[in-house]
Amino acid sequence: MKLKSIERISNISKAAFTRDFLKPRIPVIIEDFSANWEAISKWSYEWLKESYGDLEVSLIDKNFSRSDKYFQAKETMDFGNYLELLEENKSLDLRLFLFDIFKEAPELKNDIDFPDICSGFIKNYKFLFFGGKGSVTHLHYDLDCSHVFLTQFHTRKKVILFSPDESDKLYPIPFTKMCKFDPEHPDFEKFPLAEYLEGYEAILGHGDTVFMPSMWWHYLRYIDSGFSLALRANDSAMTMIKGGINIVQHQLIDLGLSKVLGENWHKWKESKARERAEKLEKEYQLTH
Ligand SMILES: O=C(O)CCC(=O)C(=O)O
Ligand SMILES: [Fe+2]
Repeated sequence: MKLKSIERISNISKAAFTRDFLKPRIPVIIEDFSANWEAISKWSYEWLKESYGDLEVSLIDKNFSRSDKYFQAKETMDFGNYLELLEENKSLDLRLFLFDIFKEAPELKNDIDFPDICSGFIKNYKFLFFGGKGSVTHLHYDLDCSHVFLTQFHTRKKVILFSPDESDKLYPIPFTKMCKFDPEHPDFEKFPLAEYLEGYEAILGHGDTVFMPSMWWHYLRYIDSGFSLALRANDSAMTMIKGGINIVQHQLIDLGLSKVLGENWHKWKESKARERAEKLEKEYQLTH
């Protein structure tokens, strides 16, 4: 497995961004994406606690993708109490995932903005992601297929990315956009094709924004407790349609059958993934 450092840029024109990164689908860290945002200095833990500490939030842990806890929250808590736990910056496997704070607090939209390089995009969901030190967002790609601009606040986060062309080597689980391969602790005996993976890695710091192109696999580890904002945008009607189909498939098929069939559904998906992989492993031995 080879991981290249994600390039860092700033002060890029829309034309250059489109030519060098958006069109060829190459990830990049845009250091000044958030340069004009009030959020960057204003959204401290202290300020968020004072302003929105009473909101109730649903938290998840690493069992989120386990078959018996599939997509279920671990617990609910006041946002303010959760922020206090994060402030301690001790190991903590509790994440606040896809948090749409803007529903409760639309005024927060005034503190952020898509810069000019995104003009002409169809801009949509904005989500916050919080996590305790050491927590991990496992390798997945986003159902809705939008491009993601993920901006990091205050602390550090490790990011590892793989292009959709690498999907076969990641042993994707059918009917999901997830896989079990862990790029920070690679088990090449279990996932031999992963030896041939080529991806990207970086550490994001305060104010860094990583551009994750549509359908790119992403893995994130919270080096410190912290949070990020994901701005999502789409530049093609086709990928939007694909995203819509994925969301319906996830709701109806994957979540639906998980409820009805439970453990058997998850076993079936894993056996399908293994079957596919064995075929590919044979092919690979022929060509490498
Ligand atoms: O930062 C995270 O924990 C997850 C981010 C993510 O998966 C996304 O923005 O799509
Ligand atoms: Fe994601």
